[in-house]
Amino acid sequence: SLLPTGCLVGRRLVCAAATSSTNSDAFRLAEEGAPEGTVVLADSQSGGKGRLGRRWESPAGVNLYCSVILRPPLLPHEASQLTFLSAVAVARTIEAVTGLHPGIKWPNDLLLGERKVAGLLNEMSAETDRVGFVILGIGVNINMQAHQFPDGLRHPATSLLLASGTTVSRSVFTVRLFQELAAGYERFLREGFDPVREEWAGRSTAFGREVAVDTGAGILRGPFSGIDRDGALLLQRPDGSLERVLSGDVTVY
Ligand code: BT5
Repeated sequence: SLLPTGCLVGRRLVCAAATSSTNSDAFRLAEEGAPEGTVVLADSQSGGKGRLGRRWESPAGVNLYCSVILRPPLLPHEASQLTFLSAVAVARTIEAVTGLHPGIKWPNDLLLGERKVAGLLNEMSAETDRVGFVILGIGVNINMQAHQFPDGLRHPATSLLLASGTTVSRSVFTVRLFQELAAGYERFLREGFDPVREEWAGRSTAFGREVAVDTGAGILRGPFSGIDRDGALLLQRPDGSLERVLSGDVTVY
């Protein structure tokens, strides 16, 4: 294996040529007791999932689709901290492998310029007052070609190949990502959320800027002032108070 010994993430690896969704597979394995660090990796997905029932395009032979099982000692409402951790790990990996500088768009998109290159979908099983397990679902467009993107995506998209002009080795990318995830998770267990939040803010496209957030129930405007321990976006209101936004689409203006 290319993976250094002792790397928590990927110490058990379940690989499939094709599956419906690596997140669904990992969820099932976790329910059956699979240990922390187990990863499901697939070459293609027929039912790749985005948030809110949306679809993740998952053609064969070009991209990365994986789901990591973690069993963090967290309260259910703190589990979204791990989404920020995985966003930082993916951003670091893109930088290390390609030299490109991705931005993170709250809560879970990685962008190159204005185009989405990776998406994250975390799912959780909660026991009464503790997290049972978390599935970190990660999709990265690595060598996807322009004609493989369907029309009518919600946002413009790209791949590492399209953005850099060079084919990127999927195995090199994947090994680096597992190492970044493992190192990030170990640090998170030792030091908590603050270092993750700080690095996330530094890599965010909108942090500290004037934004409009479409919450579905209306549009809120103001400076993007932080993220709290539940992963909510903190928006400063004209009276100086902070408004917590748990979900929505952010536009910088
Ligand atoms: C996401 O959802 O960005 C989360 C994507 C997570 C995918 C991974 S792959 C491994 C694991 N197993 C799964 O089943 N899922 C995870 P969301 O923010 O809802 O974005 C979805 C929207 O992005 C779609 O409605 C499309 O408009 C667009 N989209 C779909 N496929 C895309 C792609 N490959 N690249 C860029 N944009 C895409």
